[in-house]
Amino acid sequence: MPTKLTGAQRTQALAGLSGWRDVEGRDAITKAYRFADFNAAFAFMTRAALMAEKMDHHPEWLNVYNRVEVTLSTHDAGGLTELDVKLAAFMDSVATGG
Ligand code: HBI
Repeated sequence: MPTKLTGAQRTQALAGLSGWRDVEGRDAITKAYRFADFNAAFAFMTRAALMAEKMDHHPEWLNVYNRVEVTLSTHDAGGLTELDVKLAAFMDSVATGG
């Protein structure tokens, strides 16, 4: 079971990400992605979904046309863990063409 990131550990983990911010009142992080069109947004979601399934760690996300709003937290741990950081980094790499 992954353990919650706290203090310096949490700060350090988030320092490696870009554009993610804390969710008010929740131990979670969120980011809004904007793509060229729906196809690009859904292609991003498809790749992220395959990784989420492989990790057995799933995002909370909303898609409206070319926008994808993602929130990550580890429900089993009640907060942010390395799994969220890993999935966030993967999503950023996909979004930037990685
Ligand atoms: N996804 N974000 C998130 N958090 C979890 O705790 C989680 C998950 N996906 C699957 C999962 N846990 C399973 O391991 C448990 O539901 C059994």
